[in-house]
Amino acid sequence: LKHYDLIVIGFGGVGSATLYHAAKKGWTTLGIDQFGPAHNKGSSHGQTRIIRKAYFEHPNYVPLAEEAFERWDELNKRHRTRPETKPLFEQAGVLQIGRPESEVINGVLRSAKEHDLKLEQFTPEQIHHRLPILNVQPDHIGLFEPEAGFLRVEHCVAAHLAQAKKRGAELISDCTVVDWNASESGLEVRTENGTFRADRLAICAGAWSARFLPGINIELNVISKQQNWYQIDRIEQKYVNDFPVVFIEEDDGEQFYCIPELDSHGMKVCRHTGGDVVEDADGLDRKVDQDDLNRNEAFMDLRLHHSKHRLVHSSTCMYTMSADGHFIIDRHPQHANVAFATGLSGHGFKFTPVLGHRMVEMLDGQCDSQIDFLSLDRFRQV
Ligand code: PYC
Repeated sequence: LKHYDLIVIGFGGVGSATLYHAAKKGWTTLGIDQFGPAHNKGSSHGQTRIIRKAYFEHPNYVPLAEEAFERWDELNKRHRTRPETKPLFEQAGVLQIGRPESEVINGVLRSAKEHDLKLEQFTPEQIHHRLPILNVQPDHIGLFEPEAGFLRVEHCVAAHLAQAKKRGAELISDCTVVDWNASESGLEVRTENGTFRADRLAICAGAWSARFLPGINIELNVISKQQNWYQIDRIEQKYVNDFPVVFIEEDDGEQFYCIPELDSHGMKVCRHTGGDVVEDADGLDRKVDQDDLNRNEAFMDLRLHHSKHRLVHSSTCMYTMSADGHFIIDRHPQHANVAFATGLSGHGFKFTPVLGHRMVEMLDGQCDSQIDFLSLDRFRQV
């Protein structure tokens, strides 16, 4: 029976990147996924994901975000060998709006100051002049990050997998992992289609992570999130092609984001806050959540001036929330040859090439103080 250097459970965002970095290093790798490449059942689907550097969630993410931009660019160069292939990244710019003391604006300013990032600051009038459709509250400000934008999420996952396969990675789709165990002779991963063996294991199972981390006491709460696309009648063609990503924090703390229309699919408008608890990711209810949709559309009525919008498509995905909203990436406390990344908490996709790279480094015995703030240690009681 073949013995791999590494088995990866789950090949969505982090798993696909882990496979790529391991295969690039020359390791023999096997990826196992209960669905398949770039599927729409987990947390890495829905056409687009935001990528930005002036990170309101914490300044410690900024160096990782800078590295992520470089890693996506490197992947894009390998992936986009023909001009007709769509780029993985679109530099649309990201405009964040809210009261100066809001979580988003305060956090963006803090990260920009600590890391000397260039931002443009706009008044509501200046925003209105540039984007007449946006109705900005008089006491809000806008911070524009011109180098930021969005990623084509499924293309990113597929590109990591294609580049991993090119370097020998094997992928098994539609295969449910039952459990794994570590023994003297290595690791065994038991699936419904047989048992596989390896020296190392990477658990990248997204909303299903807890199932593969028994005995580790981490709090993870999966919530469902609705992604929506709208045709908007007042967006003139010139704005369709020149619309940034917009992220708004309302005074009640609710956060919404709009991602420009791509491939005639409509503008993506979603509520980042809220979401229903998912008890069992296998049983996720994928029907449109009317309450969430109503809040989303009330936001659009308020913030997208005098425009009519028509819902053209919705898709449900999941956020796996850690207790503090920050990712968890670490080695297994009892098994140094097992690593995991989980709790991406709804803002992790942009970092997946960095997380994949660090998973492989950890499994190769290396340490990196840049990601210490994301380790399990922060939950340990002193
Ligand atoms: O990470 O920028 C982000 C994001 C916004 C909404 C979902 N993720």
